[in-house]
Amino acid sequence: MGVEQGRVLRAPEGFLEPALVAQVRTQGLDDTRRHFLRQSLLAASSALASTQALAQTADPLITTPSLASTTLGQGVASRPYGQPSQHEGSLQRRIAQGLTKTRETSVSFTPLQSLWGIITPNGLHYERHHHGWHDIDPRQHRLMLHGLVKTPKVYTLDDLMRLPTVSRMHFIECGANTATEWARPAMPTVQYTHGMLSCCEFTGVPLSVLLDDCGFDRARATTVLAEGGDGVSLTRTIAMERALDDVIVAWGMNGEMLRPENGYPLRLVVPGVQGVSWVKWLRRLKVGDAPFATRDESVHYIDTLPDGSSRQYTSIQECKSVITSPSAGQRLLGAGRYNITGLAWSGRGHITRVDVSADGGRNWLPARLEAPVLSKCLTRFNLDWVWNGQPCVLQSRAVDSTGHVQPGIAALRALRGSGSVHHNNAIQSWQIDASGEVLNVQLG
Ligand SMILES: Nc1nc2c(c(=O)[nH]1)N[C@H]1C(S)=C(S)[C@@H](COP(=O)(O)O)O[C@H]1N2
Ligand SMILES: [Mo]
Repeated sequence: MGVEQGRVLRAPEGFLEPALVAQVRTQGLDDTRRHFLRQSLLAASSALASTQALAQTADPLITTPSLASTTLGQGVASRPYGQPSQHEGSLQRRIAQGLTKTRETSVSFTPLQSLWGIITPNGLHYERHHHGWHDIDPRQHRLMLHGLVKTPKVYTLDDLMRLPTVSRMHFIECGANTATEWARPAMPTVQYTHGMLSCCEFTGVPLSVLLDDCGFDRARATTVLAEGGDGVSLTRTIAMERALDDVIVAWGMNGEMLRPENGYPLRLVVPGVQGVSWVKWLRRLKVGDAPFATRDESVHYIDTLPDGSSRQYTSIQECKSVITSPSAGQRLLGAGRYNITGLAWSGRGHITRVDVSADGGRNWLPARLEAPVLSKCLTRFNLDWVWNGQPCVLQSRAVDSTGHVQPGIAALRALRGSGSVHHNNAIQSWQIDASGEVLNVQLG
């Protein structure tokens, strides 16, 4: 064997300013003992190399029985609700200092660089609140459906849970994800450049079932207004076509009830559409015959274009991808073999292809898409790669089932300018320098 297994390291604490520190995993810089253990085990798995490996190691972790193997472990349900290992303490949602004045109107970012697969653990789902979060008693919560309907109704959670239920996996991305990167590379890690992105299995009742239940006016109704029960009464218009398609009034999230931060006990799930339309603490749905043009869709959440005009009701999150590891804030341990991994998604369908470049976009190699590849859901991609130790630039480029190809930042800027906030789906570039350090850069 003898293959020098390249490993990606998380930036150690103190490597960046405290709020921006990426995670240190157990295979971190300081933990060389585990490295030897792993190398030894790898070697030992080969019959030919095993005697050699045993002769080589004087590692006490190999020669001395461990505490775990010689003492009684802890009992079942000593922690009634399970927690991550104490060694994973730096795996956290993080806020960017100075982004907003208060924590109640802020954002926390999902640590994409440290997650596997496509599902975001509930405790690491990003958060975006306009007026703080609440832990609402579900027995005190109601959902009203009114407007252009035959029978206006008020539902309790129990009422909703008796209706036909569906479970589907979808990504949610804030329209402002990657907003800091319009003009220049600004953020030091993928957690901050792309971490207003999460993906869960949501459970609830299709909105179409509720609309039917109330007998909506099929001749006149073209829109549904969704309103949240927080202090800002966040409101968004949903086109009837979409409302009848795949929108869910959800209470479940990855097998359990929604977390309070994410809208417990009810939120709207609007697959493929920017996060703001996924109204949390959902309390009211009103059927209408025109867009409602509320504050949250006329003053806020509009895209200002170079000519001074604005795009309104831009909702779809276009085809996008990012390499999550290696990514900025990490460091490669010398030349050798690495697994390039990342996420791709599209609000218009499923991902059909992701290409990866290690030379700043001159040559591209197709990455492996991991199953499942679902519509309006994150797709995990991987590519086996050998770093030759020379400086280089890594990029990923996704294509979706409508044929849309993720654009470069220069092309997107030419179209939309650099004064935009929302809907930056540009190709992300990570530069690896000769020491293996990974940095956020933009090309062209
Ligand atoms: N009622 C209510 N719904 C809301 C918000 C809010 O502040 N209040 N924030 C919106 C925005 S801008 C986004 S990006 C998503 C974030 O959902 P999350 O906090 O579960 O990640 O919720 C949306 N729904
Ligand atoms: Mo958002």
